[in-house]
Amino acid sequence: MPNTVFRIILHLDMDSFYASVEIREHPDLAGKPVVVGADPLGGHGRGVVSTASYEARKFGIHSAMPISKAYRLCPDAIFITPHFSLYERTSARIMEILSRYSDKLEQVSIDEAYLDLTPAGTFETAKEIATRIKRAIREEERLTCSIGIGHSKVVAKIASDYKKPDGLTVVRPEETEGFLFPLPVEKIPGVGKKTARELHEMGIVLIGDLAHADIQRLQSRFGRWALAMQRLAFGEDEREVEQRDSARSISRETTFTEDTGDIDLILGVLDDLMKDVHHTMRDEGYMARTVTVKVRYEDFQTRQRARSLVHPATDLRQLNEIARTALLESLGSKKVRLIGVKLSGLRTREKNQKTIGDFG
Ligand code: TTP
Ligand code: MG
Repeated sequence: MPNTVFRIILHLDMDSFYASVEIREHPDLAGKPVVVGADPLGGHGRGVVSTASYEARKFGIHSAMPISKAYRLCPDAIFITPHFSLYERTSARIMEILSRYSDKLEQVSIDEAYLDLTPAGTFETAKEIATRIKRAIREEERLTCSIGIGHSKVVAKIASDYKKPDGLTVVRPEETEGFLFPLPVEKIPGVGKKTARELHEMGIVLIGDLAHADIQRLQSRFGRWALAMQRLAFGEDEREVEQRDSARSISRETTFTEDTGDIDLILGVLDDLMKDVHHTMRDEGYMARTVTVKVRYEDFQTRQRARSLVHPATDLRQLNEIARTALLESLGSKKVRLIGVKLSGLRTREKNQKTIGDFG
């Protein structure tokens, strides 16, 4: 039944992303109104606001507003010109954190991504994964994000925006209509100012109004977009999470026939697993930047440790070295039931060589 695909989709969006990264780099800015964008030049600057911290938003400042207007609204705000490469590097590390939880990862902008958590099986488990992702981003990057979980992309996306900042909103399939219907139609991605105005003129204000509107009436106004829009109002959205190459990973794991504390045996199995994933990686023409080692202990507790190189590598010895370090850090007094390895942060070798050639 192709129309009843059951999915669990997570959408993550970083909170006031550029501003939060700047505050992390300059902790004395915490709690202050921070505006990242063009130089205001004492109120005469041209250009726009990229983003504003939540404190600055209280003054009415928002993305895409002329910087001169932002200056008028709050001349005492801290104005910062953007440091794009800093945001890009931070974004890449956040995507790497996400890639630890599912291979099906789609980055949609610098601070936003979808993750397909269908294999997690239940919304309860997906919620636990979301909590772990939030914790990892807080601990490793000192940043907050908002996450939404739903049975389709549109529900997950609307849910991530529902309780910003630092939100986590889970909408189970049976809760979808109850969640969506009271929200304004503008919350539907793709319903911009113009569409919203036209809907309002038709007396359609809430998503629930749109869901129950007469389809012919909608079609006469919006043509082909009408049906898609009405389906989105019900949370119906067939789009899949589209995995990109850089989000791919190669992994293998082994369960020991008996739980073991024998370090030589565990390291031997690790070496074999690494040889195996390395072989696949070479065959497919990739190099890898991140190695993740998973250990499940006798009590079924599972721990994952990821280590990244500065540049992607193809050399087995180099990748093995970081896998061994990660493994040794994970071993304690408990016996081990299973170990696994994963290579991620993959880059195609051809592309990489071309890049080096272009600049060399
Ligand atoms: P958003 O996720 O739209 O905004 P945000 O992360 O700053 O705030 P929120 O907590 O509401 O999610 O965009 C991500 C980054 O993209 C943002 O930090 C700066 C940049 N951006 C622009 O440069 N111009 C824009 O008009 C928008 C919307 C974003
Ligand atoms: Mg954001």
